[in-house]
Amino acid sequence: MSEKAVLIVVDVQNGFMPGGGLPVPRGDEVVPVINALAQKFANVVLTQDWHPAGHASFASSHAGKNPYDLMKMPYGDQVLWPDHCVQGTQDAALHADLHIPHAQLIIRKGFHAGVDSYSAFQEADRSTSTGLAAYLQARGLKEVHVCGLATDFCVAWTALDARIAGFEVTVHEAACRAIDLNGSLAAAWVQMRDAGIVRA
Ligand code: VGL
Ligand code: ZN
Repeated sequence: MSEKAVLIVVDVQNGFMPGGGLPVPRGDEVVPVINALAQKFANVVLTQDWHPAGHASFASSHAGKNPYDLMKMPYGDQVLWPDHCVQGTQDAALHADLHIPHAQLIIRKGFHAGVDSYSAFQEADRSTSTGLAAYLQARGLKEVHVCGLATDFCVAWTALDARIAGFEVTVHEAACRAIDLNGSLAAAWVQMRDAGIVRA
């Protein structure tokens, strides 16, 4: 890959593996695929979903709500999730077999108690930046490649926001797995295609 390319490895954490807090079906299958893919990149950024206990995206934080219910938040509709990736827990740790020692930055997201952040670039209020676009720009990186979990949530939102920030974007499908709630996977691919994102 070009020196101007960066691979963003999204949320390859225990919490999204079978047996984790928010299991993504066959999420563990991406680990060896991503280890091999990352070898082709001089530049790699990892992300970690990193919620305080009692986070607003957890169904358990709202009386009478169940996981996968939809709730109106001040910033828009929010899917409510089972508790997952609480800061400092094993659920939030990166998968033990993820082996990318040359990764240069870990972006943690979703740490504001009242706002979710699927995207590695912008929180769900669509105005709070994580700082990632400025970091990539400062390093002269122009081409963003995305892989990880989950295709239809954190991968898709990260890819779409990378386009909005002006990067060329490719999503590596074989290195992703989806949650697929009510057609969310097909919808995400349509949105990504319409945004000019390459599906590799
Ligand atoms: C994710 C739902 C909630 C993801 C994170 O990594 O796709 N999905 N938090
Ligand atoms: Zn989360």
